[in-house]
Parts: sequence; structure tokens; C-alpha cells
Amino acid sequence: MISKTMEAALNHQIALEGYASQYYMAMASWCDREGFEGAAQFLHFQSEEEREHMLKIFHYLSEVDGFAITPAIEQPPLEFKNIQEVFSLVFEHEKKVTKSINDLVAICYKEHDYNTLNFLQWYVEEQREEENQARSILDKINLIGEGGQSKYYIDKELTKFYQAALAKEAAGEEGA
Ligand code: OFO
Repeated sequence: MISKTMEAALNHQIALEGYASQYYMAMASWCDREGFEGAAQFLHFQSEEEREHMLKIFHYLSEVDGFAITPAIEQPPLEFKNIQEVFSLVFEHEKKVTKSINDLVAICYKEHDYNTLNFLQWYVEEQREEENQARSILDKINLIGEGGQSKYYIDKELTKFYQAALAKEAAGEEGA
């Protein structure tokens, strides 16, 4: 049986992960319209991942006799200044999620909820990777700069990030 405090905190996380999925989907659509095909593929992939993160907590709550709340669909921003802004926002959002996961871990200690603490270890690791990935993408975008063919090269790099994410997912599935 999970405490009401922990249940509420996990439901808050469900909403945050769900919003990340919507947010990245909106960014993917913007990228698609602006001709950033690789970036759009990458962001659609991330959007799916965030939905999975949301569902993982959803199912966990049911397993521990909690009540998982389906979050409202909040309209994310639809327009962005440029591709730099898109990935700065991704990075900011991932940092926000990391902070929220750390807060959940702190609640686990406070409540002596070692089941949930154990469950959250996966998220701690995942956030380290996702924050690092977002930072690497931003570094690449900044390195390429704003020259004539920069959009082309940025999108090429994003295609590589997408392919690496796909490969990582496939390797995880084989190992499972
Ligand atoms: Fe990238 O946020 Fe989920 O955990």
C-alpha cells in the first residue's frame, strides 16, 4: 500500500512525463514544417519514450494499490524561434524532470518507501542519459553555428542522434 503523499507525488510525475510527450510532439511538428526531417524523427521518438515513462509510473501505481490519474491534455507551445530554441527548451525540460525525480527520491527516504525508491532507480539513470543527450545536441548545434548550410548539417547530426537512440532501444530489447 502506497502512502497518499507518495501517490500524489507520482501522479504529479505522470503529468510531467505526459506533458513532455506532448511538448516533444509539438516540437517534432514544428521541425517537420521547417524541413528538419531528422530532428522531427528524433523528437517523435523522444515523445514516444516520454509516453512510456508516463505509463511505467501509471502501471506501478496500480501494482502498489494506488490510484493512477490520467492527466489532462495541456496545449504545448506550437511555434519556436529556431532549432536552437527547440533544443534549449528540451534541455530545460529534461533538467526540470531530473529535479522532479530527485524530489521523488527524497520523499521515498522521508516516507521509508523503499519499494518506490527501488522503482525510481531506473528514472535516475534514464534522466542522467537524457540530460546528457540534450546537452550534447545543444553543443553540436552551437558548434555548427549559423552559417549558410548550418540547417542542413544540424539536421544531419539530429538524424545520427535518432539512429543512435533506435540502436540503443533495439539493444535494450535484445538484452531483455
Ligand atoms: Fe525525459 O523525462 Fe521522462 O523521465
